[in-house]
Amino acid sequence: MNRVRVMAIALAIGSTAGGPALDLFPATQILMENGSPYYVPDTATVVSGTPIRWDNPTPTHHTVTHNDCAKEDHPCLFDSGTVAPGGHFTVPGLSKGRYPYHCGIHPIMRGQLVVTDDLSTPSQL
Ligand SMILES: [Cu+2]
Repeated sequence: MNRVRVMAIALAIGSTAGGPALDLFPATQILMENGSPYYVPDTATVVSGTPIRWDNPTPTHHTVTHNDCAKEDHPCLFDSGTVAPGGHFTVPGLSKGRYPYHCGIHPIMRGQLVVTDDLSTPSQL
């Protein structure tokens, strides 16, 4: 698992070399992968209001779709639509809570955002 993660990060750095995109704001970055755990990290803990950015360094199209988008009585808080290879998707920030999400093209791909008010204290969600 660790080796996969290091490779994914190296790949992401390589794909953005020469571009300032990662320096524009202090976003939490999540990488898409074609193998488990698919979203790296698959559970990301972020502070409320912090932008979250998913990068797709794979040769495959993916989406980042809040699970509630499929539920009639719940708000769909984020849905990237198709993210092309080399593309990315950014959510400007979310309020405190847990946000499970998945890939609309590959339902096996599942991740979760845990948004807290303060990273220094364990969340009581
Ligand atoms: Cu996918």
